[in-house]
Amino acid sequence: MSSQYLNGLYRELEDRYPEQKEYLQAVAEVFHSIAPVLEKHPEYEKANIVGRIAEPERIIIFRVPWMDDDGNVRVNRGYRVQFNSAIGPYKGGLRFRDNVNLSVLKFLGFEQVFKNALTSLPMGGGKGGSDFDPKGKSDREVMAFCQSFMNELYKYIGPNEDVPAGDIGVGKREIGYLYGQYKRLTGEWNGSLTGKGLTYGGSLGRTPATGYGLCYFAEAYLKDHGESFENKRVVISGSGNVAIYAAEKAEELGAKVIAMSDSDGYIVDPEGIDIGILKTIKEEKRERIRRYAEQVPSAEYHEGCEGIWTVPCELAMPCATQNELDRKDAEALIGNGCRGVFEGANMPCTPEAIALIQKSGLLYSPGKASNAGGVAVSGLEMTQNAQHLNWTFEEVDRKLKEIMVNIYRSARDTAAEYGKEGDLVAGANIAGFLKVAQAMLEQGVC
Ligand code: NDP
Ligand code: 2IT
Repeated sequence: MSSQYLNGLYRELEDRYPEQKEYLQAVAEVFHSIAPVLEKHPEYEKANIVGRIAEPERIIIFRVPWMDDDGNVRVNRGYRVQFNSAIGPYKGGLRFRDNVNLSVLKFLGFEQVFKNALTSLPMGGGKGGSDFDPKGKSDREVMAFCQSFMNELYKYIGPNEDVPAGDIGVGKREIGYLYGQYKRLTGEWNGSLTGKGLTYGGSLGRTPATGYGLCYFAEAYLKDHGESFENKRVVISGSGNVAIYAAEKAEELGAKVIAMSDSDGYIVDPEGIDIGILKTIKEEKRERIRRYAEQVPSAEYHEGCEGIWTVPCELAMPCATQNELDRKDAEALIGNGCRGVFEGANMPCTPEAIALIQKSGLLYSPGKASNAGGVAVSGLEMTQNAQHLNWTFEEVDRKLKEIMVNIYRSARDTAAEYGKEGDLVAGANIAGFLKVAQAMLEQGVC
């Protein structure tokens, strides 16, 4: 009965949103995982929890006009998908990238609902952004865009309502411009955005949180299987916020990060990538990753980022974007003796890649569990803002580690409880779903 219910719901979504491929992909994975939960809890089907959980509570779409440095008036599309507020205010990042559309933001918002539930903090799920790409734009252009974006968004956010943060293309600079405009429009200083600068309410430890959290999660998972980061070769895609701090922590834990990428190409440094040099190139100078190979004699640059998964390694961490690791990439990793794939990005592995990785007996962690450290520390930033207090880096980092280890254990134990031992996809989806579903049930039809 429950799988009939789920199949029927999925077909309805396919008919209604045929072009929203990423959204349907994310929904299909969760529906597949939760079938045994619905067998056990017929009350969820009776209250049509799944039909409701798959639809965003609200979507806001708006025009974002701004002027470029040549005096041309440009227009982009802005979005905020307020997906689910059953367990707390909407919470999730903003993505600025040319390929942003409703399908991408709905998949991200949907996953965020379950991810945020896994952190154990009271945060609902949301996501937003624009098809504007800050890459190659001047600081003034980025500021003009962010101010115009906030001129509309400020009406819909607030510390108890919806709290955006960063994602691809939105880092400390963008959050600063967005926050400045929010404050000017509302006249309020509050925690309506996270990922803020340390001088105006940001939390120590938020910048590295996703990358560090990913490694804390992987460390716990490896330990359970008698392994560690020690002396492992690690390949990490991307060289943005998540990738850089995943690399930093992996090296601190004794691994050698030998390859990283951006959307132009990838570098291989068999000596281990020097994170200090990489940070200067990518964070300070906003240059391309090929510069690393120009500066470091042991490194090579390869044009095109797809080949990165052919670099032999023991551990792989996709930290760039959705569907960046497909079946042939998984085959290459497995063929080269890779032992674990830990997702830092959201939905970076295609369903075919995940099936093969799991079937081949590699360790595999889904992004909604292993990249939850960023939003978890955003949650801690919200708490500090509400208390008008600042915690030390050590305190935040300790809490982050505790949360990541707990997410790992919860995914592992929930999978076992539902007869899916070792399947962290099932475990994470079920654990996240149970919390949100129960909250929705108790709140009635709303
Ligand atoms: P950044 O913008 O800081 O970095 C993104 C990196 O990925 C860059 O190196 C970028 O290359 C590369 N990249 C982006 N899009 C593509 C693409 N279409 N093809 C190839 N490479 C691409 O973003 P983040 O590090 O913040 O985010 C990375 C991933 O992690 C995303 O999936 C995001 O949703 C997820 N995530 C982020 C969190 C956070 O706290 N920031 C929290 C949890 C998940 P280039 O420099 O060429 O643009
Ligand atoms: O995908 C994510 O979890 C994020 N981009 C972080 C969201 C947040 O609110 O910190």
